[in-house]
Amino acid sequence: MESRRASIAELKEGGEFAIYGKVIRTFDTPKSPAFTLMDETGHIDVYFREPFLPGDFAYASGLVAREGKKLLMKADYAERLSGKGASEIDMLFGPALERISTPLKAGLMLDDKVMRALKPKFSRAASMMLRALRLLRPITVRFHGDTDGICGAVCLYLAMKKVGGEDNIIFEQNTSATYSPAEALRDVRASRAHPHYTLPPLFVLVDFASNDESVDAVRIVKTAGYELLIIDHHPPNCEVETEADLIVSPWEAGGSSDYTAGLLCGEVAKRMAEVKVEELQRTALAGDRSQLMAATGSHEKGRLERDSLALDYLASCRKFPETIEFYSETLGDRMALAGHYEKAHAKIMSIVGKAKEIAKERRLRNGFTVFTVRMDKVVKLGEYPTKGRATSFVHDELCSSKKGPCITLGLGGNSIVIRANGTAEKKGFNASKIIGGINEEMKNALEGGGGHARAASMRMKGEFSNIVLDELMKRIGEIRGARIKE
Ligand SMILES: [Mn+2]
Repeated sequence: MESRRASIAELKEGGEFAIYGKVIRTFDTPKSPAFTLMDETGHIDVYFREPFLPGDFAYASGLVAREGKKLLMKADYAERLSGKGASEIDMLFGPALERISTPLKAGLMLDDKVMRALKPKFSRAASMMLRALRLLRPITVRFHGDTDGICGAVCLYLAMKKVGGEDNIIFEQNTSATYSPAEALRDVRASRAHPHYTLPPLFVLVDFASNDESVDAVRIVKTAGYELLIIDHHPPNCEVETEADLIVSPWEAGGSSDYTAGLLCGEVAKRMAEVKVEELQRTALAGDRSQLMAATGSHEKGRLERDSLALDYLASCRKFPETIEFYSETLGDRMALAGHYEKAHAKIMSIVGKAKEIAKERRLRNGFTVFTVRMDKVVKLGEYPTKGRATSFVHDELCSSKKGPCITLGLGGNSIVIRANGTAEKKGFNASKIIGGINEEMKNALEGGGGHARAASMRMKGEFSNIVLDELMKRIGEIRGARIKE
């Protein structure tokens, strides 16, 4: 029987066909090697006795059969194409891939100058992810395990689910705000641990990894030949910027940390598929205490804050699964969220009560109020909330009655968590910059540190704990022009 030339979309069970396309992955079956061939209309698995490589252009002919829901081709002939034959296919394939990876047009949840400037980046990120999905490349999304990071990851998850792709999509929670080399190596291995040999995987890092401490891990991902997309609102390190294929960051558009990762991911998700993500974006803003909460016009600030707290509780309690399915389901379940909120709230109230009793208040000459609290005395290691989160709640309570610039320092054995109110930032306080300054001046004193202007933390080497605290107090006291008119 003569094989009829057909596009992949035209293939029918029982017919003999000849098809042309690009090999997007190869794999082994018990009977024979196989590859997935894609043309401008679709893709199909082709069983053939000789192996092909992802990226090859190929011709195959043979019988089309059905296996379960899928069609496949049992090829009696297949050939790798080069030269003119390959470029002819590429001329159809390239534009077709562009077409099916074209981002959707979407409005902005928050329409301001920064977000408008970021629009092209949202679209580029969306098309980068769509392209990976269409080519059945593995995708690893590693997200910061806090409310903002989780909301961002769920936005992307909903969009990917809607677009549909392959099963080799991995979501992984990152407990800290830093990407460690060990985790990067594990991710690289895990993304390859499936039966298909594919085109290079795509890594998406959400709400972390743009800081100095993540440079090595980011380099590992790039050295492995993977494509790297970072969606983050932490001030970006310039080496991370050059390593990544694309960074979606408010800092490049004149914005600040207030444009949280969840907000940014929502915009990317909307450009991949028609998904409802506004609620997730708002919850993310609430989770990171963004100043933009007010600008979103939400009348449900209280509820969003409760939801974000519930999520925070889920993320930091080891007894809950850290899976994207679990988060996505729970976020859609009002009753469950309310229950988790109650538990989280009770724990926080008890900690805030204890912390208030031991907090020390200092009023500096420049008008700043600084509270120091030995958080390690009130927070139990491994229990909710973490020292960092607990300090946020204690700060809210202590500074709520203060009109002027107010800072809370949550002290641990050899760590300091810094929280500042909006007035402090307006008067020139920037925690992330001060930590950078301390690190520069007192080389070897810090083990790590960083964050945002109003929320950051640092870890000291044991013997330097007191010196660093003194230096921090000194630098807060030196902020000029801070005296406020009351
Ligand atoms: Mn965040």
